[in-house]
Amino acid sequence: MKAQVESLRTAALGALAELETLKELEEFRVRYLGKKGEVTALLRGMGAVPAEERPAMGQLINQLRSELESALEAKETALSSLQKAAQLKAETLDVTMPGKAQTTGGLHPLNIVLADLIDIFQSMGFDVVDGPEVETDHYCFEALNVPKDHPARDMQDTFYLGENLLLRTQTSAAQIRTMEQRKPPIRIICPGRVFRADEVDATHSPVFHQVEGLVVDKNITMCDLKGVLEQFAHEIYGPDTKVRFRPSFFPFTEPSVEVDVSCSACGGTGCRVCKGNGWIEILGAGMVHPNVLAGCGIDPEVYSGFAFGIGLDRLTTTRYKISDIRLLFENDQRFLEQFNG
Ligand code: 2NL
Repeated sequence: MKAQVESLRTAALGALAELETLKELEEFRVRYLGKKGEVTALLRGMGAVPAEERPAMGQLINQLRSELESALEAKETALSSLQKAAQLKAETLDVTMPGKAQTTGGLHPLNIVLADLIDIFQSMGFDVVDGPEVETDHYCFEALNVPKDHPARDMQDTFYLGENLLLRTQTSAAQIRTMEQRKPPIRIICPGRVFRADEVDATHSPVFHQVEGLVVDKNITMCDLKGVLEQFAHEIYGPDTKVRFRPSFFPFTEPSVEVDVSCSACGGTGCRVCKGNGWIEILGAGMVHPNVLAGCGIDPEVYSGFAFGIGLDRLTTTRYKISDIRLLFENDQRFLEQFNG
């Protein structure tokens, strides 16, 4: 029995020395010192020891127990401090490292220009209205007096989603909805995304942005159109900018005009930006066609109006000298960052 105690001591102390983790240490405790452990098993085996040897044997086993207990405690202390040291090393914080810079977002250039446009037109009493991007043939073409065989209606130019559903090609659709819902006086602008089945290049994107405007009231004339659009051009391009109105054609306006401003790059003498002619086209406009008013339940004998359509993308690319419209849609942060502040 004595030899048994001795070999258990050697085995246990040997095993203890090998332990590397606190988990293993707990397994060790259970294995040797637990209720069903090997030291307890020795005590149970005392029955077989002759009565006169029992006290000495019992003392020996208890001595082994307390010896193992203190060895285990010492090992526990050693392992915990090792573990702590490893953890501290792994979690070292180098306070001299440079911090991560907090970057703040900014407005997209299109939205910077749009905010200016909204400011200008709101100060002249216009409301901003919104409408769906998926439209019906009626709101996009029919109500705008666009004939059935007009090229704009062609599958090649318009994204159709079905027989009657399409992606709007201009935001006038939202203006028609407003005319159906509100009585004159109406003074609105409709900014938004529009879609055309264009080939992509530096100046064309199948998705682009438009700001359309509409004024309907009694006695609205071409003079109101000229006054509002001249004011707009002067606010955007500066008070010395010259504005000219050229006759044009749209199915939804009569008469129709295109509006040019004197080139801000060369002051009108001719350069690369204005392709040498000194003028830059900025929008199309006209007096709302009587058919359009009548179709919305507004009597063209009583009311008249003017409307205009501004290409927001071109306004933005010319203002910031952006050479390619695609940059507006790629959302490359290196591009967008340049418009902050
Ligand atoms: C352009 C031409 C234009 C309109 C849009 C319009 C809207 C209604 C009634 C009549 Cl509800 N007209 N919009 C009128 C003339 C021109 O846009 O070249 N845009 C870039």
